[in-house]
Amino acid sequence: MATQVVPRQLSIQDFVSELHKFPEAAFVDTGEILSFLQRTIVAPESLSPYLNWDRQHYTRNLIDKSRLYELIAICWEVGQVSSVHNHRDQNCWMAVPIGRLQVENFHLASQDLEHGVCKLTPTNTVEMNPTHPCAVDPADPVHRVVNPTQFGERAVSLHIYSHPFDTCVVYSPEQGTCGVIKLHYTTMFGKPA
Ligand code: CSS
Ligand code: FE2
Repeated sequence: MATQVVPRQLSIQDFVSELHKFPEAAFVDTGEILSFLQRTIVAPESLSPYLNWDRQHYTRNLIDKSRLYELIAICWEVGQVSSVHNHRDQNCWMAVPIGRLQVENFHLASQDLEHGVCKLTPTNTVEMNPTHPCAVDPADPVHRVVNPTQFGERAVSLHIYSHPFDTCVVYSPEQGTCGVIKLHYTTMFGKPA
């Protein structure tokens, strides 16, 4: 019989305190942090200092950063999407305390970053919501996050990246092109970056 763990709700401050307790080894594979996210829901009202909305682009709001990881809240207006991207050999976990989102995964058949060309095929789509966090598969890490128009509501995701990074490779599956971009924060610790 499948056992169901009922998640507990923590403020974002307590969530950060819990994250700090994990040893370096917990960030190497995805299982331990994913199981923490499955047991834990961040109280939406505690996120208010980190929520910023922009009709043009999703916003990236830094909550916490250590030697091991960074924690970012991303605010998605209805219909907003990320680029198709990778995480440069770093781990990524996502939880969605507000609304719901889709992760569309891709398989990278080939990549030549020097010449900016690649071959990608879509694999599967997974829904994330307050009781369904996810970890990016380190073996097949290319994905995009979508807040589909038909979901009809804003969403907020929490991203744990290990280690912290400020670049990623973005892909155009249609054109078979790729390139490195730099990532920026909209706010840091609740203040404009
Ligand atoms: N990786 C993207 C968000 S989708 S996982 C970013 O950090 O901007
Ligand atoms: Fe991502």
